[in-house]
Amino acid sequence: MVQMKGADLITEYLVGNKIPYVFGICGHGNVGMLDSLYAATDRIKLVSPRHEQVAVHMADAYFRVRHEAVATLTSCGPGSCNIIMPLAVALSDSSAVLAITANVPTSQFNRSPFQEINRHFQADFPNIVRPVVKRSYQPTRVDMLPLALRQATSTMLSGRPGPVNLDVPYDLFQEEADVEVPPPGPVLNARRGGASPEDVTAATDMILNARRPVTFIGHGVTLSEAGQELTEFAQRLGIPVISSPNGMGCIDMEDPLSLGFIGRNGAFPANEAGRHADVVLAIGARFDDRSASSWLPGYSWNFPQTKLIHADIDAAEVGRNYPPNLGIVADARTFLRQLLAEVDRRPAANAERLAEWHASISRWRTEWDAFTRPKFDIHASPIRPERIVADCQAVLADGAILACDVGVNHNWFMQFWKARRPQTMLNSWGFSGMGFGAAGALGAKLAAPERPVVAITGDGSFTMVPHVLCTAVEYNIPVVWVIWNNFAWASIRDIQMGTFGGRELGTAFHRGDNNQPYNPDFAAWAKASGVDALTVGKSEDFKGALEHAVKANKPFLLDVHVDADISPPATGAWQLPPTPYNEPTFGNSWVPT
Ligand SMILES: Cc1ncc(C[n+]2csc(CCOP(=O)(O)OP(=O)(O)O)c2C)c(N)n1
Ligand SMILES: [Mg+2]
Repeated sequence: MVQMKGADLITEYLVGNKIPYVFGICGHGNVGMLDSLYAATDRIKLVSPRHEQVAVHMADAYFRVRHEAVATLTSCGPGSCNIIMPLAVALSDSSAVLAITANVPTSQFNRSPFQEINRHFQADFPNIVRPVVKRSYQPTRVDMLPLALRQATSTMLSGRPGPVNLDVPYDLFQEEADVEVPPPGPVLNARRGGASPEDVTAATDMILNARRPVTFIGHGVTLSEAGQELTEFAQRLGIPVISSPNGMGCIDMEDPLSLGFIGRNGAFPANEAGRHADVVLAIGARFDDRSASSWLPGYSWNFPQTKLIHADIDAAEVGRNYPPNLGIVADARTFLRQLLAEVDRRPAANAERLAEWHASISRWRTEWDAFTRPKFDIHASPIRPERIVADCQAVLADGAILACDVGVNHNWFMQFWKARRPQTMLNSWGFSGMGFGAAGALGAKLAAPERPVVAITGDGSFTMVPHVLCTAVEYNIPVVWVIWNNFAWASIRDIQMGTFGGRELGTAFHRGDNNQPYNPDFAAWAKASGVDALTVGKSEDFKGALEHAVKANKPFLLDVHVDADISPPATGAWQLPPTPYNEPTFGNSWVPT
């Protein structure tokens, strides 16, 4: 035991856990913590963006790239209230963030000091943050910090990872106690559970007896780092793979067995395979409305006619929307290894058993390519959306990281981007928080300094966090922002116009005096912040501009004018009841029986 200030104990614990960064913003509540970090600058670095939302998106993206968590630091009251949205993004997508928040001094609890939330309970930030974290901890004495730190980091990275909150009253940073720095907590995937032998046998039977099997993977496979096992499983048994956005790249999406994403904005072969399959093996995937055509039978999936094996590390996800024929609570990699070992024990599967299925899949793929590919070659001004995806794919090497934002721009990437490796395509999937891509890119770059990081962000999304420009300059973080500029919150404008007969209000950007389309000159805005920038209006210029921006190896913004009126093809459905859903705009060969 040593006599130590609470803030120093926290710093030593973070350093001991090999946490290299704290992303945070000052406030009177956390100056004690900042002072401790000041003394440790050679071992842990504070990066201080201009908005707390950005700090948490950065930490979230850092984790998604490296599978190692970092901490955020915010002050009491408003600063910490600014992290609710990005924590919800992290929670929805199972991303780990250690969110350290400051609170008022314990001796002032319940006296309504400056910035205390106390209408129902003293120093009540834990109740504000509660729905968006795995757990909130509020130690009230320095000697309670070691346990709280240990439990917080272990909770964050165990089982299904997620953000946790450590809420620290002001006095704890400064006061001393006789304490010991706890040993480092477990890293991600330190403890992996598997399926029971009976379930492995039953799953293998179902898979080997299937004639139209498909695997559906989600973020669970990425988090479990099971890409190699998934690829081996798919290739050995010839089973195609459908992926949710955060699972993309676990199998190289150039592999003929990779069918891409499913749902309204999915690829046609994925929806066709999903709705015609006789057995679906879902691993670490959720069947949320967007990857299940809002659960409308026959659009993406066809349960219960189709048999379902559903494996997830989180029991609450198994059978949430579709009761499985076989439900399994297990780590994705362990389960895939168990399946591979069981397949080894069985007689070799007859390769011909899936011949008809593979023929159907290649027919669907040919139809889809014939429909979509020609549009990828069209040059136009404003630029066709397909060209942006095609040129990004051509310019960015396999290890490059895409930090995607929210909106119709994201729909195009989900449908057509081919991730070649895991953890290279970051998506705010479950919560779709605007700003995740533009801000997350900074954290992604700190996680992988040697790889290009490109944010694909809408004009609307970028305008929510434009101060990321300052942070990139202040900390010399060379990311590229591609602003998909269509002068609108276009994804919502399209829903509004489609639902309400073409009436538009509040979904496009107009200049007040003449009602013409309006946006700031993003390139000028970037330059005023010290960031290099180009405006791209012609599709012929985009590829070269992107190459130049990536090579420049400094913060760079490309303002790219994209045609707002070309919508991605719908190959499934999406419904917001009571609004009726739209039929797919491209094909659906499933005939109800
Ligand atoms: C923080 C936040 N506010 C609002 C929304 C609702 N929303 C979803 S997409 C969208 C429009 C996105 O506009 P933009 O970034 O320009 O992308 P586009 O659809 O035009 O490609 C909005 C407002 C959201 N997801 N997140
Ligand atoms: Mg837009």
